[in-house]
Amino acid sequence: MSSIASNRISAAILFLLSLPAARINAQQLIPMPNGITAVSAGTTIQVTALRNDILRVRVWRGDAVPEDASWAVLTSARTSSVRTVPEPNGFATTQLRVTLDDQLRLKVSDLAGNVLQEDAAPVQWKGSQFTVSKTRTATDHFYGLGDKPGPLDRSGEAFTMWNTDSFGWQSYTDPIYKSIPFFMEINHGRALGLFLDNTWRTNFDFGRANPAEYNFGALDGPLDYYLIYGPEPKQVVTDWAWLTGPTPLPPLWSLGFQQSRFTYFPASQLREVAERLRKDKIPSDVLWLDIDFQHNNWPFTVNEQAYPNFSGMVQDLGHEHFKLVVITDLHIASQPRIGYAPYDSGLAGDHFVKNPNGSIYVGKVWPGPSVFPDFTRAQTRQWWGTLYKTFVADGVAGFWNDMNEPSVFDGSTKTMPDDVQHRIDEPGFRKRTTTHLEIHNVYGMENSRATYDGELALRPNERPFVMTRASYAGGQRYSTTWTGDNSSTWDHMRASVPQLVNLGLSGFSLAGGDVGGFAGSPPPDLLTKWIELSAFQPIDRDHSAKGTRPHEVWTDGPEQESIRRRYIEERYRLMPYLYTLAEETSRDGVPIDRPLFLEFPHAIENGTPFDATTGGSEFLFGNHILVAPNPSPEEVAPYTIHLPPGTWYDYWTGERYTRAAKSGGPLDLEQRDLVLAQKTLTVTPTLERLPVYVRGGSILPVAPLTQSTSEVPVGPLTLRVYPLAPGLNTPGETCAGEVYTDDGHTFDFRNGAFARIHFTCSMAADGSMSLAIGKQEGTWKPWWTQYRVEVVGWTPKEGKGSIDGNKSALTREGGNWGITIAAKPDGAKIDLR
Ligand code: NBV
Repeated sequence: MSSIASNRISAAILFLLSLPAARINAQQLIPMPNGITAVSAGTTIQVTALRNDILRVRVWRGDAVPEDASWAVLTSARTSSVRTVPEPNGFATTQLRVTLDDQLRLKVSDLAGNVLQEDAAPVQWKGSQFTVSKTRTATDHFYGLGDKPGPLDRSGEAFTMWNTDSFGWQSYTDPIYKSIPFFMEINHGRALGLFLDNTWRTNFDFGRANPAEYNFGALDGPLDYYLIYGPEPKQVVTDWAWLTGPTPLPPLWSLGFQQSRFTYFPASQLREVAERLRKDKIPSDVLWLDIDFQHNNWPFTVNEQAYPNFSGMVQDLGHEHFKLVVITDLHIASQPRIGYAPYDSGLAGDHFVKNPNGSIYVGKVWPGPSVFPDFTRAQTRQWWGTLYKTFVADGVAGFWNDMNEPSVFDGSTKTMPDDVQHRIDEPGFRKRTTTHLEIHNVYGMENSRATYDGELALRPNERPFVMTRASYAGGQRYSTTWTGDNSSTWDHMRASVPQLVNLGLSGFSLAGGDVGGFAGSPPPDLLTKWIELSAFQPIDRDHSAKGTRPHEVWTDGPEQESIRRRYIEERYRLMPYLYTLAEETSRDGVPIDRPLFLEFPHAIENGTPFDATTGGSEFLFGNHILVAPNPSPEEVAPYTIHLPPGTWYDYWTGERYTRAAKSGGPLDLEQRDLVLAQKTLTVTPTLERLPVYVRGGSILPVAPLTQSTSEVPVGPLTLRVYPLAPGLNTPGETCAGEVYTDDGHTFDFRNGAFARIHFTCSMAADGSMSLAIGKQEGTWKPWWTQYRVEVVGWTPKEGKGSIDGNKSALTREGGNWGITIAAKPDGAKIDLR
């Protein structure tokens, strides 16, 4: 909801104004135009409404009012406010009611009286450490928290936020690389997000220690959290993007298939991989260079012996439609006075972090003794950005920020000592020196921010591409991410689904795992299944560790390769759909890979989101496609697929699974979903098949196959229509879809150089189908000049069609009836009967 709309004070709120005065001692309770401040026993709590559905809660003791600054929350959001209406012991917005008791326990309800959240106890303090506890019931479910491994639902688990290099992590490993202290609680379909904006070591317990409570706390730093009300989970996700910013529209090529290894060495090996990808017709866009391409592992250098004529190599790859991404770790080799510019210029600019005694902190990483930029200083980030100049001039397309937890080899903590000094010098923050304890969890994010901004400064009209390993809440503004050093096991492949879904809910819509697993060597079938799955994951990058069996697509022979190829090809055919999803997420933060509850919030049994039924193994690839991998992928036994409410089509065969609504009168949405949520399918797993379904009512934009995203597809854009099943066509419900396209790499779309086209269709009682191609928004001329409209699982009664009233023949292609029409910016009306 816009804050303009939310500013409106409804009649109900005006009525509330007439209620009796506060019951808490008046001196303790200070109403504010946008919330309330209350004081009790030296503790102050301030609850303010940024919007009618977003609250901020700050608590402090004595006069120690915490600094009002944030690395995560956008200033525009943090300084927003709406007028609230004072109430006894609290206030109301047009959506929420807030009350505080005499111990300053906070309760938040919706206006219908449903309690959304309630403190189980007053805030507990131990020195500067605090814990906030909330009541928990058996029907509370928790999602988010970034890349934490383990089940999709965080209920019953406990976690720590402390960015950690976790080579070989397992499902029980915690913490790992990222700290995203944001989660969503869902109870009976009502979702409430919570973000603890504290960069110190924080901890979360979702009922593990005490099933009647969940709690969160920090070692130090501000007690500053945000509550984000849905009630729909999707609303919470879009509000999270409002608060911390969505991930920007990525370059189209980054959605293509990517091939990496630690390390393609020397250059001839990289060229061979490129050649083989093209020779074997494996559609692909990106190649990656890992640390060995550098001279002695020194960031921003090239090993000239192994990679002679680096820029020539980048150009040659470009001619073959490959983009190159190179690693640029943040540790700068401590190599004074030998002409290593990153060290010399960093020293001259005073850009490195220091020990308490003022000397530069030196830690051992890949280059040996290394120094570390102080990314909390705007001028240091700016300097870091300039280091990319030569690579950018060479035509390197994107950059990889690894090891930025930061990972340090010497010392007991595997990172910088706690007392390393950071000199915060950042707009919005007080200029001050602080210890690594405060900065650790944002260090990686600020590294990726410096890289992003640097790329932008060097190529102002090219969308930057950065991939970071460590990050914090809001890091999606600067970078994509991957799940670090996973392993080549069936379980790691399975676990990539909940991990990427939770990352998506936490803001990182653009994320992937090392396909095939980083540590270890995947058996052939595992690699094949993994390549099938990752075709439906936002970032699709095959990567492997040194010393492992190579796992490029062609390893294991032609049979395996052809299955793998088929899935990568399908990703490329679906590229118009995937790119449309990426554009959607860049506006509203709704992730590409989604839990089922995001689209089916009312499909609930016993207060539990539908995903509990699937154990989190199924996920949605955008709003139209359901992917249902084997929850026990190493097993060959048949397994059950739970289809969410509605009609579903087998993506591969077009077979339709329809269910009848319960007889009797019309059902309301919630009831209908419940009734319909019964459909299960039993499938026998096979190597070559990943079960994928399309939701009835979808129109998918599908492109002719290309070998990379820089190739212009030849042929029409297919609009594949999946009608709602007859009998479920309730009035007003039609099928719909859209496509977004632009030049794929610049920011010209901001000036209107894009094309967005909506499609709708409906099926009449006589079995005929009408489809409307909407008027194009934007000025970009798409690559297609024709549409092929095809209707899945539908046979015409008369075999006749018309386009804008003019008769046109129906034809059958690939089993589906349809019509081919010229694409015009004004759109068209099509009738098929
Ligand atoms: O740069 C080498 C690797 C990289 O391939 C991997 O993806 C990172 O997660 N890096 C870790 C450092 C060494 C890992 C053993």
